[in-house]
Amino acid sequence: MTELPHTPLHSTLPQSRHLTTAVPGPRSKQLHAERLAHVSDGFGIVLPVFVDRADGAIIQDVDGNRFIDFASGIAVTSVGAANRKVRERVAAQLERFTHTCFMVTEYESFTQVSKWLNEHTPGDFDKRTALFSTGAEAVENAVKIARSATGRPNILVFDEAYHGRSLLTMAMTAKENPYRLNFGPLPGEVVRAASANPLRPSASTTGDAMTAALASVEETLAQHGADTFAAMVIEPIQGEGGFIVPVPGFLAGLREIATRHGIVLVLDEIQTGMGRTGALYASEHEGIAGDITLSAKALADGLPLSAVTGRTELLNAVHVGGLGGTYAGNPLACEAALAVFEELEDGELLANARTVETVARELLEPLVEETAIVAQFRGRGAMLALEFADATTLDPRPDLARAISSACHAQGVLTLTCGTHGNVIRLLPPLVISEDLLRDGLGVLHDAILEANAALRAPVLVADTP
Ligand code: PLZ
Repeated sequence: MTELPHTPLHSTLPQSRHLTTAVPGPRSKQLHAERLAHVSDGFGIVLPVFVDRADGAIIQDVDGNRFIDFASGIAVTSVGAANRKVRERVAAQLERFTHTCFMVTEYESFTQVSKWLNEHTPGDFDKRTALFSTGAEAVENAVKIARSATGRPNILVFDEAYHGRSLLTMAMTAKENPYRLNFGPLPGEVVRAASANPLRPSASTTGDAMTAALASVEETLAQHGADTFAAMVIEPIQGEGGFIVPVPGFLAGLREIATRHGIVLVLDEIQTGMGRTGALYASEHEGIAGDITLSAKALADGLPLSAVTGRTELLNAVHVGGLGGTYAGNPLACEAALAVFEELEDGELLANARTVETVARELLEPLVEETAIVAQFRGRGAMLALEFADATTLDPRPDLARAISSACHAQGVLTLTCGTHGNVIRLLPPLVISEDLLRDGLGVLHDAILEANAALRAPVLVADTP
């Protein structure tokens, strides 16, 4: 039997950038108009094109345009959006059953996913895992577990943090607009400390940045009473906040502070985990382990699955029946996760993430010196970003980030922005991207930056004064 090019198990999507229409094309425009008639305006949109197919590092829209994917659906489709192993496992599971609810009757894949996460998350101690569906749910459950285990109410979070859009995680998230605006009152018992942003140290820090940042954390804890804190929750690299890699030693310092005060250290690796930074978990780069580590996003290649993994004495401190959810650890999503684990097992995709960094650094880092608008190139592995700011004042330039990102979109490269000031362009290509495609996409971004820089420096023509 010959297979059709579009059969679900054999993707033939060419891995190249190709534009057939202006972006967005006519069919996408039509579908977008229809969307506006039916879908809540509460959802924003980065690039209003409608997707027909996606695989590897290519997204093909309904007008036949092929985009290089530097977004991966926000760090989700790391092994490709139509990965063969994922499709095969999920298809086989679809034939068996789609759902039982793990609290009603059991299935083995839930256990196998938990076992793998217990073995592969950082921390040389006995662990248990609880599975859920979304990242926000994982964060909320980590808080429930930490409160239940410690009997304490408060949660410490940080400037620039992002932990989700549910009521509690929205309160834990730092940025007001769009995440918190008009949605209050917010749940209490969430306390925020200064983060350790190397480019923009908090105003109060003087001297050595790491020592100052840790002293400020101690101060915040002391104000509320360190023994009132159940957990401190932090992303090893702050994602939505701007791909901020903290000052070296800061996370190890937090590890020490948490241990000293009996506070549960929760590492939110929802965006950084599953190989994104060139290690399975970003905390490995810092040589630390959370008492609890959170996984989601790339865990199941787009099927909704999240995980809370941590010390057995914490995960088992909750009363029986205290954790759960109708869809928690859905069997289709668990099968997808098992396929993702197979893809990650030989380390090739982790090596590829590190190659992404090498290639991007070589091409983009010189722009910090060569232009007056790129303040920093930063990140790890395939989680990289450029911050746009005035070279002398460091004033954020969200207008430039937006304009350069739009220029990339118009040329078939899907970039995302982020950051407290919206002045950061981030790169999150699937880990399966080829070097050729990566270089093509980065070249478009590079040239768009040079053009924006040149436009800025072009002499302003003023009329002769008499
Ligand atoms: N923790 C570190 O990055 C999700 C947000 C997209 P959910 N980040 C993408 C948007 O604008 O809604 C995220 C994260 C970190 C938690 C979450 C939340 O994960 O699966 O979106 O709930």
